[in-house]
Amino acid sequence: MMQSNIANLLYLVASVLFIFGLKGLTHPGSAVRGNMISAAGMFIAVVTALVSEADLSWGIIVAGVVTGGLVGTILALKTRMTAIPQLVALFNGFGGGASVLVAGAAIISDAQPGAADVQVLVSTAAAVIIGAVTLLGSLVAFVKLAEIVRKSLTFTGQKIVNAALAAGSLVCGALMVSTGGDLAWFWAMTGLASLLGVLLVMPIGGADMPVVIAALNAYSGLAACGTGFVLGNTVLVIAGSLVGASGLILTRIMCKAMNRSFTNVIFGLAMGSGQTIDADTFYEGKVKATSADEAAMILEGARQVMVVPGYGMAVAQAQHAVRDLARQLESMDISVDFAIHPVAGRMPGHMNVLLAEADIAYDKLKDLDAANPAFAQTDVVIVVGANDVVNPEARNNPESPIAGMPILDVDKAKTVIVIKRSLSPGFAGIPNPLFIADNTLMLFGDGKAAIGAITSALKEG
Ligand code: TAP
Repeated sequence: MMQSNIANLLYLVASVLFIFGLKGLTHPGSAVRGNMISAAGMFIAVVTALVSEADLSWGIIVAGVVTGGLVGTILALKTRMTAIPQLVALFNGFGGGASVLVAGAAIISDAQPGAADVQVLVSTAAAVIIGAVTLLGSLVAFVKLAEIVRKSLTFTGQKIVNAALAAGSLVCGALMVSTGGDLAWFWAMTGLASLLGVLLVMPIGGADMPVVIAALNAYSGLAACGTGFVLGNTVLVIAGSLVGASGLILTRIMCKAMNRSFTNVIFGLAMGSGQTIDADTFYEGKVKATSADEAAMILEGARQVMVVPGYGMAVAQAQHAVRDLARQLESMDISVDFAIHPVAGRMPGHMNVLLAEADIAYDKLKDLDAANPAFAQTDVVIVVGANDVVNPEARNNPESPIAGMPILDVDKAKTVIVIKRSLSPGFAGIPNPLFIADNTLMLFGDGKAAIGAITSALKEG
């Protein structure tokens, strides 16, 4: 068995590696190295934990590693790129679930009530409440993102019920602590917190989902931090705090990107799915369709082109076709940039990952603040499978479910070519007036095929 001061020293090394790893993740150029550094830190932490503990059942540990490794490998191989967000939701939930199980096991295995000390009991209550909310909330987020359940559950007095559940689980937690670990209060606390997790995420339908995923990620870190106190494991406390803090920072960035209040999201006061408008009446007779040949002709006359990718580019796996089109245009002395909305796609950085995969230089990517002033000087905007993030309703209609969400102002460009398969709505489920704007042409088709056809037409022309 390893001496505890050596173990703590190794935990400190692991924690420093986590911090340098996170620093690396702040820029695409150093992200891979950052990931490797964090993984090395995690390796040191896990080996140290295993070597420094007495009385380990190695059989169970090996069985856990093999089973977990197998499930993880199968999931990683089978999951399509477009299904990553629900996988991330599931991972967040498993993090919360692990905290509930580990903290719960610690208190259940204490022979009789009163055996655990107050600090351990308070940490158990915190880890279990946050972990149970995270587990159940993430499972609900998973079924919603996977579109297994499409409806959002709302009922009158929902906020009061949520507040009562939160208060109830805290009271049960306090009673568990004051009775020295009475298991009846433990189970009541776990049950109420689990129900709270379900009810917090059930009403969230439309555009708020990315913020909720980021918040659940932060909660899973905070639960792990609580478990670290239960086990007296410093590296778990530090790693959990890092996940919690970075998750909260990401939640804040997402809130800003969607113009949502941080407190509303944290307490589950989300926007919901919004009202449904009849799309047929909305678009009837007002849409101007175009062809790949006509789009190519318009592009030939352009000097400045901006590509705006969205979720549809991921579905169509059109990133390589988009790169080929950009190279073709650049060979014709036409400048091409990419405007990236922070919540385009279905996960943070979704578009950046896809464009990096297609070797598109990072300095060609403009974020919301840099892109918006540029649209007025842009000759042609090509929107590939984006919808909500370019919907002017967010700017113009205070009643819209996405009202106030900052959008890419593509409608300010001279001409907008929108590539998508139909007039179907995006994630928020609402029609988009951009599709019937005077300067918009719709090119209906699969993103990859349509972009490929434009590139071919440019080469032939
Ligand atoms: P969306 O508004 O979801 O629109 C995507 C569009 O892509 C759809 O209208 C669809 O129209 C089109 N499409 C689908 N498959 C296609 C294909 N093969 N070829 C061409 N087009 C295709 O996408 P967005 O503008 O990227 O906005 C993202 C939305 O997701 C926001 O509401 C955001 O809040 C939400 N969200 C984001 C995240 C994060 S963190 N990024 C996480 C969860 C939710 P057709 O069916 O007509 O082709």
